[in-house]
Amino acid sequence: MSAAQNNERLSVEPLMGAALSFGGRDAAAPDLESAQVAIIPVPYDSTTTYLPGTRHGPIAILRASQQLELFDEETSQEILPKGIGTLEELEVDVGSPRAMVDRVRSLAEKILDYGLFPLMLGGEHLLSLGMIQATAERLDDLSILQLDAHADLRETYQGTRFSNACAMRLASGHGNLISVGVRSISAEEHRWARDHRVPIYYATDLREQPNWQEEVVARLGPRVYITIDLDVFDPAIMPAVGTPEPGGLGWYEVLDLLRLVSRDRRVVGADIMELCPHPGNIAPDFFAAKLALKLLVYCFQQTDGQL
Ligand SMILES: [Mn+2]
Repeated sequence: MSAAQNNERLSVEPLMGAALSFGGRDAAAPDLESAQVAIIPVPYDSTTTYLPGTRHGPIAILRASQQLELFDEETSQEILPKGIGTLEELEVDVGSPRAMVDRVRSLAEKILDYGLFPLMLGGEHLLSLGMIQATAERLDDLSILQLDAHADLRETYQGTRFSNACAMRLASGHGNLISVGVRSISAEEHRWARDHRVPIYYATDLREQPNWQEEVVARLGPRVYITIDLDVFDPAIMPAVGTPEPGGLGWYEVLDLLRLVSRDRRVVGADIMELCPHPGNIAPDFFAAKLALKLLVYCFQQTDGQL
């Protein structure tokens, strides 16, 4: 298939109307024009280095999201039904991880050109690169806020640059990267981050810093893309990830960060990645779905009071 034909298949309209829409029927936008948010489910895990299965993440999040209340008690906001457009799962390109990143970028460009807020659900973390590329092409001076247990700053991994382990190294070429919650990093990555002045807020340091969220937000420029690898959370509360790391952040401290970023900066896109569902334990699916909902509530409460 030629590149042109490939792109043809990525027109956004036919992708609207997923069998499972985020938040259920009451939250779904009737069409793309009336939507404010595009949920992009991408069921892909190819370069995951340990436990595969994040390809099942997006559908598990959508399923769980159908059970969520569409009223947010924290902000006293009703989530209006018009807001959320859920796209069908993005078709996987089995050619190469790089081709899949290009496919995500191409779709994200269309979403942004429609004036929609893109929220990708993954799927492996490498895909965030496509979203960040599309966003950076349209907006100067983009800040990238990475929440992750792993630095993902390797130059190459297992013979390729297009790997989860290198995703944020590649992304850093498109904006100012700030990493939060890291507790797994190689000596080479550590050196590279220092030499290139990439601020990393290690999980172990955050324990002793009561208002770390304010410091992180102060480092961000006016426009922020947020990429969340779910392994940033303590695996005690989020065990369903491919490469869990002990320690990590808590639910409320991450919400504090997201609330503050959305209040003081313009969040221009986001992703929630690496859910690797555990059959028989649905709590992580609900965790990820609720995180997506809270992120949307925070991002949109400033504009008109409702989604
Ligand atoms: Mn990670």
